Amino acid sequence: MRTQVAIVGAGPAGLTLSQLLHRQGIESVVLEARDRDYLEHRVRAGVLEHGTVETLCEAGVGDRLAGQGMRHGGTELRFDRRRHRIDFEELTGRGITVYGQQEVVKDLIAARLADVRFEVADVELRDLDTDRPRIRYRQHGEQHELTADLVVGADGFHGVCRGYLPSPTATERGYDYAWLGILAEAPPSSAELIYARHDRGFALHSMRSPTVTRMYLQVPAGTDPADWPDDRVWAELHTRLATDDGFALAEGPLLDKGVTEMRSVVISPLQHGRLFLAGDAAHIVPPTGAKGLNLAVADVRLLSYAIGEFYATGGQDSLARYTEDALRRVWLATHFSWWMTTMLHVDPAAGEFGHRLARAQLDYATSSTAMATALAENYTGLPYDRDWFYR
Ligand code: RFL
Ligand code: PHB
Repeated sequence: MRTQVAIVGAGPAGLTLSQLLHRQGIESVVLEARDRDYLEHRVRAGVLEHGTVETLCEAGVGDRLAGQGMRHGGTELRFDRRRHRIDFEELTGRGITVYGQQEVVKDLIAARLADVRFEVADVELRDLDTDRPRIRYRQHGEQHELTADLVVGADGFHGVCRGYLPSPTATERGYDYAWLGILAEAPPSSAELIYARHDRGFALHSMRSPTVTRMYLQVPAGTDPADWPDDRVWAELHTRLATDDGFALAEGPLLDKGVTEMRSVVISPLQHGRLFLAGDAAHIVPPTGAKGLNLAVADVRLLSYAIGEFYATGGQDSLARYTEDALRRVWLATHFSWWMTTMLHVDPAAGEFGHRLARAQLDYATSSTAMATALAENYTGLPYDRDWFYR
């Protein structure tokens, strides 16, 4: 079997790339370990930057997103039992859209169905330093080989493609805390997201629809969700989200509960011969800045232009610049995610000094228009314009 671009992983990165290439008349095949149903029901991200929405709409997969996505013009920072709104629209002229990652994936799978191979196993990359790289894999017990011009590793943080870089560096930091995430059948208790810092730890109120609320609680790293029966989850959410003006949190049956560990990792370089890494395969951030999925889309935007140039002119300049161009944005998002994370979480190891610094950041972000604008600009998404990044 032969294609132009072989993509490993049908997450947001791999599927969006396949769709962006398709719109340029470039063929791709996407190899995915899981089945379609699993991908369409995996509960993960929810916040789409302004530019992510534009990219998906321009790629022709924005119909349901435009109809069902919830547009938010701001967000709330909550601490000391008080609410402080950061007005994204006023500060940057842009907003964000709340639309579940699994809905994005559903829309993309519907568009790319003919080119996705589900339930593949034992993916092995070959001849990456030639102009005819190959992928060997098994599907439903049968061995296959796919030859391509280019291979993109979009197989997430636990994927295999990264292992084919001969000598990558991984720059990382871990956190001693994690997020317990829940999905509740309850109407959201706020029109916008609430990021709350409380002495007992961070809490986040988000949503998926007018009838489904998504919330997170800071818990120690290594927490077993079984230690958090529903009553304990609700009691803690009520405590951490309480305000002096009587915030009321609507409850409902829990539909999902899980723990996400927090880590920041950036791999470099992102290219080896004809292999390119994108999305979580190349970098992960803690979820507090809502940047993971958005970075995955930004990576494949860059790749789709570079691959378009490669087929239009044979030129490889943009492909050769991919690591540098992508990592510029990745490091800015890594900084923003670290900043939001340390400002909003309680880190016992950071002691009183760390606590005071975090509080000072919150005071500054809610008092200074300059700092609030920086938060809003990062949260709604930095420009894609290459000139902006190299000013
Ligand atoms: P994915 O989504 O992990 O997709 C990779 C795909 O590759 C497949 N795969 C393989 N296929 C073939 N062969 C192999 N050997 C393979 N190994 C793996 C996997 O099955 C999978 O389908 O990576 P991608 O596409 O790079 O997308 C990244 C995003 O999924 C991720 O960054 C976000 O979910 C992170 N994230 C958030 N990002 C945001 O932008 N906004 C948010 O609000 C946000 N909230 C979150 C999050 C992630 C969370 N969790 C659970 C990690 C909230 C949470 C709780
Ligand atoms: C979500 O809705 O799942 C969500 C929102 C904001 C974040 C992380 C996750 O920072």
